[in-house]
Amino acid sequence: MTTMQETSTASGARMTLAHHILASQRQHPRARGELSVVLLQLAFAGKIFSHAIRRAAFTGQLGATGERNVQDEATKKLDVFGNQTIIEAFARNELVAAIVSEEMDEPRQIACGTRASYVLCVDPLDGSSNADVNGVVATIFGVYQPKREAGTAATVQRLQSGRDQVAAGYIMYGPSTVFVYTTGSGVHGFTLDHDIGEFLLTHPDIRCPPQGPYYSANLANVPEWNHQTQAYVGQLARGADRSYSLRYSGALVADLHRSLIEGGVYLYPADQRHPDGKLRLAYECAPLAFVVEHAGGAATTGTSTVLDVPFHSIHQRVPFAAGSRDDVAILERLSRDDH
Ligand code: AFP
Repeated sequence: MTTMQETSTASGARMTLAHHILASQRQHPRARGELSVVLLQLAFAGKIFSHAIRRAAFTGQLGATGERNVQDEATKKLDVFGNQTIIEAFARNELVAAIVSEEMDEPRQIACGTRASYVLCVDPLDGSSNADVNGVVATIFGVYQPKREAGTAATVQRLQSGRDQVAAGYIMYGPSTVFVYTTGSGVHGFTLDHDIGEFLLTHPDIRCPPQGPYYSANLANVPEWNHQTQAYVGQLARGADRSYSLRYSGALVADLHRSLIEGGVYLYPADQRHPDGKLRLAYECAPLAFVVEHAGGAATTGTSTVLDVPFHSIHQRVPFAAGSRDDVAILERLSRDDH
């Protein structure tokens, strides 16, 4: 029998992502396999994107388009390519009813998805300021199954919170391309073997250490933070028992991935320019909170668990801190004590 912890098959070959997803599906005998295909389509889009990023300097795909997105941020050519790649992966099948993306003002309804159970929320190119300097970028995804009437399609209007997710993860384009996902039974990481074009299981059952030793935040914003957050980061930097080390790449996924594997906390709190925080709930914070929680870590706004924040708009922002359970708890305690 195949267990989810195995990294290789009887022949000694590593387990593919497809094999792993299907083994996971078999644990739910009533599953119809649609969620599995959604995940495989995301992996397919990730391979296309990985290829495009590696070749971007030759194909004229670096740099900005000259346009600005709904967040009033300069759009990169790779932002547009990533968004198109995701849409093309889902436009001609019945897998999802709608796609919410950082790159689109409004949700994209999928014409074939009139009976689909899922809404896909995606940040196609997280960390886009890294794209032109050969830094790490990522795709973040949350697959939501909002409540609906029998026989009807899922709708974006019915999304209530991050708890509506049935799967979430990210594809990180760094020195290697890594696909991390959870459907609620463990968090698993796969590395793309470019020679054979397959994601292979390399990080089974990722568990986030309960504490440190890293913290990641844009310290240029410290003067604009509230005093609890200032105190928190001061405490991390000059702790009584030990000091944490700072790591900040400008790409949320890259920094959080480090904390997920090695321990620590990523935070982007509210500041004067971003009174509600900078990061977006539906397609950045909630999917990553879903991953981190299923790896034994935690994610908070400071005053609420990220997965419990009610949705009121698709591009809504929240203050965000995520990573090791004990490190996140200290920030929550400091924030609570001040209320
Ligand atoms: P972009 O995708 O627009 O580059 O934003 C990246 C991001 O959402 C997150 O990945 C980073 O951690 C954070 O913003 C960086 O923001 P600062 O440049 O303000 O530190």
